[in-house]
Amino acid sequence: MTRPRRGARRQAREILDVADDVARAVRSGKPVVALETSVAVQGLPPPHGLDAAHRCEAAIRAVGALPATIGVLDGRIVVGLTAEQVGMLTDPLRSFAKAGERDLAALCASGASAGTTVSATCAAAGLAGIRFVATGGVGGVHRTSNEELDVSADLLAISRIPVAVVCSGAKAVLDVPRTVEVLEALSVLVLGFGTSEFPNFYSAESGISLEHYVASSEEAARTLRIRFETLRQGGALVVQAPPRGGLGREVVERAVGGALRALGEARIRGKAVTPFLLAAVDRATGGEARRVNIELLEANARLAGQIAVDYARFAR
Ligand code: PSU
Ligand code: MN
Repeated sequence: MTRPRRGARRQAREILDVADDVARAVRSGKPVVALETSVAVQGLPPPHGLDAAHRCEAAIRAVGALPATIGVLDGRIVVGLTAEQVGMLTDPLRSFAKAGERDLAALCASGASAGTTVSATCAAAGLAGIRFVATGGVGGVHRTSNEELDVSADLLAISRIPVAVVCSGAKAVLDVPRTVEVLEALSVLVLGFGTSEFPNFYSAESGISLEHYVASSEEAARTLRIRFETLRQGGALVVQAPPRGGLGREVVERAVGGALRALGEARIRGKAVTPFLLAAVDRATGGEARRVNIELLEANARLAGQIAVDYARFAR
């Protein structure tokens, strides 16, 4: 299914709060970019999560698009959170759930609040008619998967929902080659932006070359229009290298190695794995990883805004 049916939209309204400006922009074909909140709530330590969320919104506005930050608040999926609501979700004195797509119904029914991962954000964006999502790096196949299978729901969600997720590839703590294979198996288009190599989140190189790449936001928009509106296919990734190439690959690999050993000792499982690994890599790099993470989040938000602007222009 590439588009919610009318009835599905009506039912969704009972638990879906789309901010007025976002609803108006979507209706009139104006550029809108959705932002996830798991990165701000679980992925970055306070106060950096809130700071990154603000920066991403500002970057999207600066290029003429409208940000729609998504989260779950008191059992309602909110598309277009206010600054106060984002502040509440990232309050260091409180702790909120990490919502994947599968969790949404249960969280809504119980009246909970949560940060939304890429999978849940894509689901909400799809219901609201938004075609662009910006994040740092998507989830994927974890390196522990030989012994213990751990695959992010992000991949399947992206494959089913017609959204373009603008990111710096998959998080470097993952098994990136396997993640790229699964993306291929799920028919997710991976479009390099200004690069023909799948980026490695904190660094530019992964050694995995891409079949498709574009040099401009117009070209990206044209490609995505064909995919979503003509072929009616599912989601795509638009990937770009972190600003100024990010960190050296060896530095990242050493930090990830240490983080994985700590993970084994801490016996962490499930949803806590990704936040644990990201925090361990930050510590091992003296905060450099976090700095690059925030920079690339902002850069991806800006690029998503630019492509959304061109996408909206092509509609006329
Ligand atoms: N990008 C970042 N930092 C993050 C994430 C993305 O720069 O913390 C979050 C996203 O919300 C993504 C999630 O969906 O990590 C993946 O978690 P998991 O591996 O548990 O599916
Ligand atoms: Mn997992």
